[in-house]
Amino acid sequence: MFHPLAYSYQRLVQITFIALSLINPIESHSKNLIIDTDIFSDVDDAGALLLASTLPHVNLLAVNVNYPSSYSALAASAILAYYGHPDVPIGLRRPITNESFFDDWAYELGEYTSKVAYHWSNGTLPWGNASKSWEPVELYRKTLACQADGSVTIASIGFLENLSALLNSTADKHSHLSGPDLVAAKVSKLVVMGGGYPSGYEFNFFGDDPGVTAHAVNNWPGSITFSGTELGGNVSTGARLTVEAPAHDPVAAAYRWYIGYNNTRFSWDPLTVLYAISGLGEWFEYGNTYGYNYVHPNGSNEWGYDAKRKDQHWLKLADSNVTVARKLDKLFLDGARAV
Ligand SMILES: *[C@@H]1O[C@H](CO)[C@@H](O)[C@H](O)[C@H]1NC(C)=O
Ligand SMILES: *[C@@H]1O[C@H](CO)[C@@H](O)[C@H](O)[C@H]1NC(C)=O
Ligand SMILES: *[C@@H]1O[C@H](CO)[C@@H](O)[C@H](O)[C@H]1NC(C)=O
Ligand SMILES: *[C@@H]1O[C@H](CO)[C@@H](O)[C@H](O)[C@H]1NC(C)=O
Ligand SMILES: *[C@@H]1O[C@H](CO)[C@@H](O)[C@H](O)[C@H]1NC(C)=O
Ligand SMILES: *[C@@H]1O[C@H](CO)[C@@H](O)[C@H](O)[C@H]1NC(C)=O
Ligand SMILES: *[C@@H]1O[C@H](CO)[C@@H](O)[C@H](O)[C@H]1NC(C)=O
Ligand SMILES: *[C@@H]1O[C@H](CO)[C@@H](O)[C@H](O)[C@H]1NC(C)=O
Ligand SMILES: CC(=O)N[C@H]1CO[C@H](CO)[C@@H](O)[C@@H]1O
Repeated sequence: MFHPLAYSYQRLVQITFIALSLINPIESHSKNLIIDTDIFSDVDDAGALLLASTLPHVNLLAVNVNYPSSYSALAASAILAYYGHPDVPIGLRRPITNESFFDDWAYELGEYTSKVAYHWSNGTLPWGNASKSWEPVELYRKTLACQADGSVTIASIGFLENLSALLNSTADKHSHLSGPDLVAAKVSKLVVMGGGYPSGYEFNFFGDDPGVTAHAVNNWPGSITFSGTELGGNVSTGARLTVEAPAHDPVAAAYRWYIGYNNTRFSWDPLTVLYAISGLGEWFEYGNTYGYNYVHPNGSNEWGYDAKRKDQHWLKLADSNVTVARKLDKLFLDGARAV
């Protein structure tokens, strides 16, 4: 039977299907992202999680926490759940402690992870349940094994223990590949907040186990982009978030507990995650055309100007730090207001 109306309905379904299949590739252009964070002693990790949870075109696959405090994992879980990602799996470095942050350096900064964890508890890891977090290496292996080849970006915004342990891992039930082979197959880019460029001595590299940092960076089997201390350390943000965000926003509360009302913090981690998501363009450009980063056993780093190496870069701002700060503050607020 041919009925014109039925036909046009069928055409509509077909056209809609075609249109949707044209939209879907955009969906699949979403960035597959894993974040490895030391959310604990600085609040910019919370700002980075806000961006990863609220920017468009992000497929947040997993968050690994490389500082072993239970409050770190619980806070990460609470933040993700608040922004609508209650199911993102969270890994936590072992052995788990109940350490809480105390600023015995400047006696100025406040603790926030336990407070966010308790008051916003509503994610995969409810309050008191940090031991249910994944082991970081298993979470990496499980997550990477499920993804298409060359499709995953890892943003490292803290210590590199778990990444080093991933490189040391061997075949398991998730993949028959060794750690380096699994990384080479699945990871398109590692983005690392750490070091100084072209050379430096920075906390994420020396602050925990510099030998492990050297192992992870010097042996990584693939492309790396570095975000140095001089990049985010020149961009102060967060004040508008503390003043203008919705009252119940956990990251605004974290910034208020950490730096106080209407104050700013450096933007190392948010800028690094922003680059991991959106790449070069209006925000960033490369600071070099060739060479590679070398981390010494003491955690200091130095660029090796080898013209044959084209797979490593460090970042520079593509605009003035004032403009970048203004735009980043707007992204924080847009994200907080979208919930
Ligand atoms: C917990 O998270 C879920 C899913 O994101 C949300 O629907 C619910 O409103 C949240 N509950 C509380 C008390 O925040
Ligand atoms: C940390 O606190 C939880 C309760 O919140 C407790 O179950 C756990 O045993 C504590 N862990 C350590 C290492 O003290
Ligand atoms: C873990 O969370 C459950 C609720 O999901 C709670 O009943 C239990 O007491 C928590 N565990 C601890 C050690 O607090
Ligand atoms: C991985 O192995 C290297 C030696 O090959 C070692 O230096 C490093 O400490 C190991 N990483 C971890 C996290 O144990
Ligand atoms: C921009 O950089 C200058 C010079 O380092 C610094 O004094 C200023 O605070 C920075 N501005 C912002 C918004 O970060
Ligand atoms: C926040 O601080 C800025 C100066 O840094 C000031 O101009 C502004 O009025 C302050 N806002 C509030 C609400 O206190
Ligand atoms: C770390 O070691 C390198 C290589 O030996 C050396 O050049 C550098 O000065 C050391 N850095 C620090 C901060 O000790
Ligand atoms: C900080 O930003 C200012 C203004 O854009 C710039 O002049 C300065 O070189 C930057 N400092 C560093 C260390 O990048
Ligand atoms: C599961 C796992 O291997 N995690 C590792 C993460 O890194 C820490 C620090 O090196 C190791 O102790 C853990 O074993």
